[in-house]
Parts: sequence; C-alpha cells; structure tokens
Amino acid sequence: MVNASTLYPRSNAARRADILDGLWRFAFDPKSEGEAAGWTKALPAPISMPVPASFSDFFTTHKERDYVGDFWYETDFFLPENYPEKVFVRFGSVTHRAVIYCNGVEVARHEGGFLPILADVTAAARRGQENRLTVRANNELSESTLPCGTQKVLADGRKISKPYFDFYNYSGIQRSVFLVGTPAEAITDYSLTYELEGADALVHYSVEGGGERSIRVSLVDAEGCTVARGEGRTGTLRVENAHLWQVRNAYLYRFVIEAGEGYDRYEEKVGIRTVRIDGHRILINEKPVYLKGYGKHEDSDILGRGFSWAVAKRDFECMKWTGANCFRTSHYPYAEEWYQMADEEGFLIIDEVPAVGMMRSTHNFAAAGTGQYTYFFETPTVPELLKNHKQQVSEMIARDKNHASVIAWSLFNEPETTSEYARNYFSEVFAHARTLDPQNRPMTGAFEKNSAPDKCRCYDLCDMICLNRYYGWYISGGPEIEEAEEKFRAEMDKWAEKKLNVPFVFTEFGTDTLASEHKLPSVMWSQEYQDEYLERNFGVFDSYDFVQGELVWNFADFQTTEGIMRVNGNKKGVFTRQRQPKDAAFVFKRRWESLPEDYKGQE
Ligand code: GCB
Repeated sequence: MVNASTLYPRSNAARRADILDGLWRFAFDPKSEGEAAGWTKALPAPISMPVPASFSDFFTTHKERDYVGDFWYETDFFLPENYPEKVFVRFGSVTHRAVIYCNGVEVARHEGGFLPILADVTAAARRGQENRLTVRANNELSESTLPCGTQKVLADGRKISKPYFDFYNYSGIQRSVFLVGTPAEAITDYSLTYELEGADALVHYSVEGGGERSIRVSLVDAEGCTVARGEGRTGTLRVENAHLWQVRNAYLYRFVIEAGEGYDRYEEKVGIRTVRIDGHRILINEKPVYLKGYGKHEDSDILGRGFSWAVAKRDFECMKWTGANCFRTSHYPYAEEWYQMADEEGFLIIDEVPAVGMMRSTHNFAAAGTGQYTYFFETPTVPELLKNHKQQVSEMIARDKNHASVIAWSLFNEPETTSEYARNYFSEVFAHARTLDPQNRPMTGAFEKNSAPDKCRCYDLCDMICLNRYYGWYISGGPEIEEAEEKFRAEMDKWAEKKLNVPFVFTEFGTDTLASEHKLPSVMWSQEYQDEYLERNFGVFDSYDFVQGELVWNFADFQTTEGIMRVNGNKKGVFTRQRQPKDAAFVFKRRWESLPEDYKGQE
C-alpha cells in the first residue's frame, strides 16, 4: 500500500514513530541484476552509506559520484512485540523511484523522487525480532517521468545523466526514514479551511480514518489552553479572538484529533490564516502582501540534496536577515521539515511539483529566450508523463495542504508553452489540480522568456503569473545592460496592455557571480555586476503595480551538471554554497527591510 496516509509520523500513547536514519548498507547495481541474484534478501559486499543524504558527494571517483542506474540500500530494524497493530516504513522520499522489500518480500513501489513512500510491513515484518529492510532505487531520467531528462551511455558502458534541467541529479535516500506503528483503523488524514468573522475565526475541519469510532477534535493555543472543541468527522470550530498566523509573525495552535476513547490520536501545529487573490493583490488574512525572497534548492556541501535541520536553520536565519518573507520550493517539493520550519517562522511558500525540463534541451537556461521552438508535448511519451505529473500534483497537495506557510501551488517550471499541445497538456494538469486543495489556494507555474505575452498559450490557466526573466544576463548582458532594461520594459508594457487582473511575481532573476570577483567598472560575474543588475531589475519591478513579488534566483550557489556555462555549479546565489553573504545580500537587506509588507497593496 503506497501513500495510504500522508500524515507526518508522530509518537504518542496510541502510535509510534521511530527514526531509522543512520549508517545503512549500499551497493551499485549497474546491470540491474540484483533482484535475480537475491539482493532482496542480502546485499553482497555492501559499503556503508549515511541516511539521509545524496550518495554522490561522499565518493572520490567519477564512476561512483556520477553513477546512474539501479542502486540498493539495506538496513535492519527491531520490531518490538508491543508495537501498535499496523506497522509501516515511511520514507520522506527516495530519488527518483524505488521498490521496497521487508524480509525479502516486496511491500511498496513508488515513482517520483520528492514525495513520501509509505510501505505497509505489518504482514512482512516479525515482532520481537530483527527485520531486514531493502530498497532498490533508480535515478534514471526520462521524458515520461518527472523531472525530465535522458541518459548517455559512454564507451565503457557507463551511463551518465543528461538532465533537461539545471541542477545536479542528486539521488538516494535523501530524507528521513521512520518505522511507524498505528492502530488498525488509524486516523489517516485531516483537512482544515479557515474563515474570518470579525475578531473570530471559523475553522472547518474534516477527518479521515478511525473506522466507525467517534471523532473528537480540539484546538489548543500556544499557552496550552483548549480554545475550541468539536465532535464528528466534519464540523466547524469557532475560535474567539483568534490569534492569526501572520507573515513573519507566526502563531500556531495545536490541532488535536482523537478517535474512540484513546484508540488513536494525532496532533499537529496549525496556523489560522486565509489566502486569496483579489485583482493584482495577494491577500493573507485579507491584508495585501508583497512577496520578497528566493528561489531555492535543497543543496549543500557533502550532503547534496540530503535534508539537514542544521542547514535549514542556517538558511532561515540568512533569509530572515535579508528581510525575506517567501521562497519557492524550486524545482520539487522539499523535505517536510522545511514546511514545518516555515510554519514556525511565518514564511510563505510557493510549493512546486518536479515538472521541470519540459523542453528538449540539456541546458534549459540556454534554450530559454532564444525564441527557438523547443517542441515537447507532441511526443508519444506524453500520456505517461501526464499521468505521472497529475499523480505528483495529487501527492504534493495531499502532503502539504495543511501547512499555513503554503500559499500557492506551482505546477511547472519553464516548460514549452507556445503550442496547442502544451495548452492541452496544461489544461489537464490545472483541471486536475483544481479538484484537490480544500483551501483552493492559487495555482501557478513559472514561465521562461519564450512564454512571451504574444506567444504563450498557457498563462491564463494561472491565478498568479510567475515569470523567470534574465534581462541583463542571458539577454544583453555586460555593456548592453542598458538595452536589456529597455527590452525588459518593452515586454512588461506588453503584459500591461493585456490588462490581466492577476498578480505577477518574478520567480527568477539573477546573475552568476563569483564571490571571489570584484571589478570597477563592473563586469559580468563580478559582485559589482550582480548589484548593478539587481538595481536595474528593481527599477522595472517598481514601475508596474501588478508586480507583486520578487524571488531572486538563487538563495545560494548550487551544484549542477558540468558544462562551460557553469563554474563548479550555478553561481547565482545571493549567498555562497557555504551560506555566507555576497555583496548582493546587503543590497537585498537594504531593499527588503525598507519595503512595507503591503508594498503596492493599496487599492
Ligand atoms: C532558469 C531555471 C533554473 C536555472 C536558472 C539559471 O530559468 O528555471 O533552474 O538554474 O534559469 O540559472 O539559468
């Protein structure tokens, strides 16, 4: 059973969650022969491998670091006799796909490398004994799975990945693994929606699971006082003088669900807030907010894309220091712990599905803006791709719908959008997505330069239009920067002429900048150039009232595939990969600290 419950694992009197992170065993399987050779029972000659982490950057050889194909992880866990009735193993993610075995028996398989896998091991695991947990994973890219890309086979038979996207194809068990015990008829899901009524808030809830048992819910404030109670699997709680979750000023209640008399219990921190788009404005609790922040990656030294509370903590501190209030989970849903932290910090998240690379180019950043038609959606792989895309949208919204921090869903990054094929494809994706979110949050996607006002066939599917633009970098850089600004304004004037009554947000703009380089007058790649480019972009953003946010690319330097356009990775970070500020960080700090939270929000 996969994804029977999306709830984050938690321990209490009725359920258990024991973390299985640590040093696992690992083996590469380049010929995909492990299954036939009995590796599901025991890996022959395994090496040790930390979990969670990407496997790549531990290695010292190309063969291992850049490995593409099947690879296996194995560990053992003890299942206590008195563990709850149903037993699961829950992976935060396995990149990009996995088959899970318990004591040699297949218990789950899952496509997609950035969303949880819940494997029911109740029948396969033995109580009072050690049990073996084995994962056969695979990190190949294709045009029918997300994200998109392909492989190249080298003369020696070795595969290397050719992503159609600009980040390193980090893989492995990159997020925490939990052993989970629940009652047989456990609480499996809940949803909340909010309404404000004067000083009060109405919290509409619904709960799934618990069998036929009675369901009781309550909301507990930060002081531990129960402020509202309800009975039944759906209902409404009234919170008098509600303490709202505000931007960069979070307030969290605990939402507690009980099934039967102590049969099951689940609780989570939740924030009461509303999200709505009104014309050009983005309203949180009916107050306009201007988005200030970053496109990010899960990326750091040694860990690769592995989740680390320590790295996340540093990232939030750096973001807060610059006065940011928002980030986009470019280009895939992040580890759940990021959203938990954003809930605590009052950060806004544009949550993105891994629909990136939907343009047939190994350098999407180079193809973007050339004006060349980069066909994609007329190929035979499209039905399979669409199925996977919808599935991942479903899983992302199911996983993240209760986070106060999530204010919008991004359903793609920089696909081809100018053909009728693209129009049909994305109409289906949006129609599907619109059935899923109980809170009806805005749906969007990030458009590259070819998705121009006179050519794009998909922008009207979006509630908010997100643009990735590099005028002054990929277009008219260096001494031509003056011209870049003119071209940028010409495009914005065309958008303005359309009189679209929606907010526009820049989800990317930026320049590669080496932290080592200074030059007066500025040259491309120097810190001075990054600052100059930014100031010019700000001038454009400030000229259009419908521009309601700016998320710079990128928060920090990050690892990519090797190439002549990348210097050991993408250097568009405002911070270095070690999370130290470039000069641009001070530029943002000055600007964002001086912009009011409701900048351009007055009617
Ligand atoms: C883009 C992509 C992003 C790249 C960025 C760049 O448009 O969305 O993934 O990293 O440009 O730096 O070229």
